[in-house]
Amino acid sequence: MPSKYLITSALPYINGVKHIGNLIGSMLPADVYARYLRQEGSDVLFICGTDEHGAPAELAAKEADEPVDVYCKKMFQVQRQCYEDFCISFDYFGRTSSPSNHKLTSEIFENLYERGFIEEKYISQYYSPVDGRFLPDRYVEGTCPHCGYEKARGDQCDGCGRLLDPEELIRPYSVLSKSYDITLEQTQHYFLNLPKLEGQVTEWVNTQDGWSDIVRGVAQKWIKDGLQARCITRDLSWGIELPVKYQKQGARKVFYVWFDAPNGYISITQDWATSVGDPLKWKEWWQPESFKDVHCVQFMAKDNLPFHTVFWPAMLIGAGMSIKMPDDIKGMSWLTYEKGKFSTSQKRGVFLDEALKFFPADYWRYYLLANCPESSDSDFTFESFAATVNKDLIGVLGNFVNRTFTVFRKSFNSTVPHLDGDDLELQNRCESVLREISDLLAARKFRQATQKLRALWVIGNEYITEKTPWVADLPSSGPTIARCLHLIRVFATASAPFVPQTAQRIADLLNVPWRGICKTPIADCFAVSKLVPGATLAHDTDTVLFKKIEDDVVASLTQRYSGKDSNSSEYEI
Ligand code: B3M
Ligand code: ZN
Repeated sequence: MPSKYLITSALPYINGVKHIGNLIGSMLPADVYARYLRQEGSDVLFICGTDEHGAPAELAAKEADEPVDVYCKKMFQVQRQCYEDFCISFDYFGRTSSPSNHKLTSEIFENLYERGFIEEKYISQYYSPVDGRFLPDRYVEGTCPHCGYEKARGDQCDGCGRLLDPEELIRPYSVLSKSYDITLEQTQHYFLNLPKLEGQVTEWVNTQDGWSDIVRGVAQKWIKDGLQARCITRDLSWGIELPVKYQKQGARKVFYVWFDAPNGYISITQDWATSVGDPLKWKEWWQPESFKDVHCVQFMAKDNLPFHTVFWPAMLIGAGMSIKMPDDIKGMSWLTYEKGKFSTSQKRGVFLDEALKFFPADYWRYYLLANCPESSDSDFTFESFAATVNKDLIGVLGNFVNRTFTVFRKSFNSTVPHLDGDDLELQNRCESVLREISDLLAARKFRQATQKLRALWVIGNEYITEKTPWVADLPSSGPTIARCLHLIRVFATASAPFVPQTAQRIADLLNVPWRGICKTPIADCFAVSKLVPGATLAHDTDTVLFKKIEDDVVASLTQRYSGKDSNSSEYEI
């Protein structure tokens, strides 16, 4: 059993505020897993950060009419705040543009070069005299030769989905200046010689016993299709520059964004180590004494799987720097919005900087986890969101807590009554579900774990309904209320990884220190959660944990985020 868990979530591109689909696509499941492991007593390091190079950064900065570095610094802070507001408990949220990643990426490149895994080739690329630069794939658009879509990109057509080479485009033009005066010219680039690494990569892929069939399938398909040498440099002004001795005459070369971004997991860990005052501490996680001491699990959306199962491992294997390889990958499917795609430009879907203006983080966290797109896509609608919040959070957990506290305050003046022995039937029911929740979280099955969490809450409601402490004579209702308070603490402990703000509120209501919740293993928590008889709890704090979502709000928000003319929404922030 490893003693340390290194958890990473795919590094979100710097451009724009992310949406709830991005949240459930990697960060939120990773957060639940990290919280669970910390609660079990494991030593956890949870790493993420912004992916700041490549076309997304440059084009977004241009649109914002800001220098790229200024834009990236601003958006890094905006994104970091969003994840903090959603209680994503990163140990460090860093940047791929940090000096540590420049250094590490150059070292990895030089090791690959010295060990013979880098090739130099000439490729034809469009040059734009108007822009005074070469145009990488995503800087060229034109008409697709297959379907006639007029805004097909140099690497892919959004009209028919086909992968393209820029020279296939009809009437190509520069995305930057819209100039059609562009010509194909030869430019020299470096390639990662994946074919030469195929044997070692295949051997490594075949030893990944923990991978799911989906993850393994992606890797094996890429290998079966035959690994091709991959261009790892670009003629861009923004990115990690190649070491001088590898620069070629003419355009300034930077590394292809996917050649630097995954190294960010390590370089951000280096930045974390520096931030805690021990610059070499990163080695405990990426170059441990024994690789088995650390278990590294990576969370990401499924389209990131190829780079994480073949491309980056090939880089690490080829560089030969004794860096620990990740042990497991959780690849998520998609969250769709009203059966379609999220779209920043069309304001279609809910983005993180607005979501919390309407509902607290736990409403979103619970709904997204209950509908986690693990083995298949899930769809978001405000109607289903409201139904789940009203039925589960309000109707089950909130209802039980409120009913308990109403009797507790009215009949027992907020003083914890004495128990009359143990209710073993109740204990067995709860402990059986608690073990299931713990096992499902250990197995990273979030949707099922959330369903079991709800089932645990139902036990409380069924218990209080059966015992009716509000009508029975006082002697029998005392032990009932004592047990309900005990259950509420158990529920807070089990809920902590999923809805941490709610768990914290319950801890405050019970006057239990947060460590007494978030550091108590879920499977064993029943036996250690009894409240002390005679203890007096706060009498005036609000015990209504959640607010019902009304139909008019559902209608208004559905309209607001439909991506159509959304000005008519009267539900103002
Ligand atoms: N930024 C793709 C994405 O945001 C990319 C992930 C990098 S993880 C090293 O979906
Ligand atoms: Zn097309």
